[in-house]
Amino acid sequence: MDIRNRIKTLTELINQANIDYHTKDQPTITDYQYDQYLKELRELEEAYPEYKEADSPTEKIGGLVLDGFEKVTHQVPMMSLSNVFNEEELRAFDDKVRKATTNYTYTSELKIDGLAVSLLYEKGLFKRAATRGNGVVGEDITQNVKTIKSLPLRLTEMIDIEVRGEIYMPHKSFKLANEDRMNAGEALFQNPRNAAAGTIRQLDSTIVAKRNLDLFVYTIVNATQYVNTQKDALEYLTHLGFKVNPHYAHLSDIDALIKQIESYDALRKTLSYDTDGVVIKVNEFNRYETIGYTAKFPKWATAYKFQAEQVETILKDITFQIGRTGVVTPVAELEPVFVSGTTVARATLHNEDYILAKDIRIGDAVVVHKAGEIIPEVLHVVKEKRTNQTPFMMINTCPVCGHELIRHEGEADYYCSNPECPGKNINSLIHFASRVAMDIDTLGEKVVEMLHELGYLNTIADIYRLKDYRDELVEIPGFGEKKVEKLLSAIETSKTQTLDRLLFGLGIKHVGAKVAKTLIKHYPTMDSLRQATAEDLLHIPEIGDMIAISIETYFSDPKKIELIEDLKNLGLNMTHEVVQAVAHEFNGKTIVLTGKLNLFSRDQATDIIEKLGGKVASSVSSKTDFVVAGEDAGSKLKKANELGIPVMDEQAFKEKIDGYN
Ligand code: 1X8
Repeated sequence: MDIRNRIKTLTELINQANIDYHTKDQPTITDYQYDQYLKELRELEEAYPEYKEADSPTEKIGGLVLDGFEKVTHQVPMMSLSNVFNEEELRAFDDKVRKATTNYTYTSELKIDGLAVSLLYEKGLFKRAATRGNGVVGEDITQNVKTIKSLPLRLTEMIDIEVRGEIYMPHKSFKLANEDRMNAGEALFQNPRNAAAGTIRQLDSTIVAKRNLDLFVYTIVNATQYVNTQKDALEYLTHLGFKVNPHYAHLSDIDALIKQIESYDALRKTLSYDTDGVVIKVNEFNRYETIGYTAKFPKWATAYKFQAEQVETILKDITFQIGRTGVVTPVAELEPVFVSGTTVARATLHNEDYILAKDIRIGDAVVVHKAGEIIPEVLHVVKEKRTNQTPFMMINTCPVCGHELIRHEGEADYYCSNPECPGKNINSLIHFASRVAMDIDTLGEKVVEMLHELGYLNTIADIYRLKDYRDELVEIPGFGEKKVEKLLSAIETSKTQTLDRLLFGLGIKHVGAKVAKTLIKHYPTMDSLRQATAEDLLHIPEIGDMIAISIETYFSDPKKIELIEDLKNLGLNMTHEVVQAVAHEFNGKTIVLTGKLNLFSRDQATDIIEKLGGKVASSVSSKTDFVVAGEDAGSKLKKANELGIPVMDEQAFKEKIDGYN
């Protein structure tokens, strides 16, 4: 009996703590205490499942994996709302209400940008949650909704009741969810509403529990059984233990309502979740039947939709970005402006038809906004300010590889016809940044993919232009100030990378790391190599026909020359710093590295030796001058000893190069 009581006590303690923390935002116990209670309860429930309470908070952890969602028929359909977009339309809405009835007031509530849910309670206990679906038939999402921390599993009254509200993903959870997805290499959620909708359709409730969805409740089904006005309904819902959005108001008339809406527009920008408008309801339920309904909406309520912020700026240029599928998208390069909380410097122009329909021209004053508060878009041109008489012309060759662009019948997009187009193929970018080439750590495969997908990286040169988009990069889910700072600084540092690494990084066919090193000894500047003919190159003993022709071909491609020029102008090192052979004993010597090195990587040791004028060979012969033998050196060490070649251990090697590396 003691155990049963303890389980009951713990259940109540934890449920209360959940309400205090998640619903009232006023924690009453420490996280540690909470975890201790929860742990104790889980252990007791496991040992004595027969004593588990119907409203046990351990249900919130998830755990059930479903095959699919059952259909649920709503006893009272879930209606949607009509929309109004400005004061005039709102006054027209009020006019109709006033024609139908008198002596009414309004409530205003924030419109939460999430997904609607209907919650069923029996005798005060949570029984079932369902999505809106088509309004009549929805889906049973009980297991997933149970994981929402602010959802009361037991109400303060033992009543049967159905209530409705909005499930949403707070900004913080949204950021974390996208960080997870980025790390897992999954496509990112576009916005918090999509994220909430995607999450609630998860079959594994453990994943849902981790996503930290939340819930505001705003409607009682068959409300007149409990209260007579919407204001009282919200207060009653609060009393029952639901999380009710606190920003509601009771307003005497339309003028007061309009003032209230203006204040919401400022408020919403400070909130930690997305809202897309204000829901306006006649407060008095006894007017509802007289005012009536259309087939889809109640006529006693409407949604005032917030205007997305619109800002004028200058379209400096139209550039083209190529996606992984080869689609070439025109992009507006804008004079940076502040819109809906961030600085915007570029916006998609979608395709040729979009630009021509709006007659968008370079140099135009344009009005931009953020679609869904997220994606920058050019809305229209301010024609009165136009100076440019030349309409936009779509390009007909690929901006990356120069191949022809193709537009298929009935489609709006242009595709690059080159299957090998480096714009589609981001491997060249990944290779360039990789450890063996330019060694830009923090610009790994995942980050390259992401920046390419978002249109920031098409060519290698774009890597060095990322710094112009600093403010935008910071906004990308999973990036943030610190990461962007590190990334940009690593990119800056890489500008001084050695010429052979740059050459190798360019991905010239047959020019590997070793060939690149050979080349720069004979052609110590990019320009001199560029001028070299295949015939010239063949004078280098290590260079054969295939390599020589490949290099000549590379440098005859105007696109490649443009890239090299870009890189030069962006400040990359194009010269091989010939280290004055500092009379080091490795100068001119052939050295073999063998065994396991602990103080240096093979690459590091090789770099140092080469810097000092030495050469690293892979096998020991009579031409070998020194052998550096690390741990567990085998046959090469043996051979060196047989040939009488001087051998040094790693420590001795280190001492010889001290001060030079
Ligand atoms: C939708 C929403 C309503 C409320 C808040 N957010 C929403 N997304 C509210 O009434 N506070 S009402 C509603 C609907 O009836 N379709």
